[in-house]
Amino acid sequence: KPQAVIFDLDGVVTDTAHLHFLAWRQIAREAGIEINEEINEQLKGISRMGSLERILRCGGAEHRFSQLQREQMAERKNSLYVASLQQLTPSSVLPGIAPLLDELHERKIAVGLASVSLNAPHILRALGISDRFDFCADASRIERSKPDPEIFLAACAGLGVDPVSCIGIEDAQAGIAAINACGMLSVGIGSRLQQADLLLQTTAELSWSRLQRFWQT
Ligand code: B16
Ligand code: MG
Repeated sequence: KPQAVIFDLDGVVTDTAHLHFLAWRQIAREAGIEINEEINEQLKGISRMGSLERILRCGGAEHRFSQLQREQMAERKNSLYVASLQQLTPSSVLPGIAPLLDELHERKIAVGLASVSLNAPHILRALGISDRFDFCADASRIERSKPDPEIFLAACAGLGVDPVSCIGIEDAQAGIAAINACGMLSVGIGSRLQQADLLLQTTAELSWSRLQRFWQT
């Protein structure tokens, strides 16, 4: 059996990806840029500043704002995003996740979090599942966001497990690349992902028995 299962947060544990999108859409609009769900797909797993840079680039506005203005935009996005997090409750945990966390706990399989979001600890508390995670990699100590494997390697190190003995679960293409790059087995959630070792349509299909079957094949 695997030694650990390491989860991405946004889009796997809860649907904050949509809340990120709404906040970025407003910031982009104020800069005269329209973003759609397709661009949002490319922002998943990318740091706050990295996301802003992509948005500005796609609007052809990468030279229009000073460093200070960019920092202010990123800060404002975060305020909007944090305000929207108030809607999160334990019922915002995506289908299949809470029972899977219970099963992993019962079987003494370590559980880690690999989110580059600086808001991750707050989100887990709001969802009421902080105690289900044995180790959460600290996004503030990460230098490179996904697709770099750094955050997943930090989660493995914190759990004291070898990446090749772990499963990583992700909904973003950058996240699947990060998991594969550290030698973990990757589980992708969603239909558009490439290179996932196991691809499931939704988190509702996740269960210990599904992961165990996957691990053994
Ligand atoms: P914050 P993940 C990522 O989280 C999000 O997917 C990405 O959209 C966001 O920009 C990033 O966290 C930083 O989040 O602004 O809250 O620090 O997918 O790694 O769980
Ligand atoms: Mg995600």
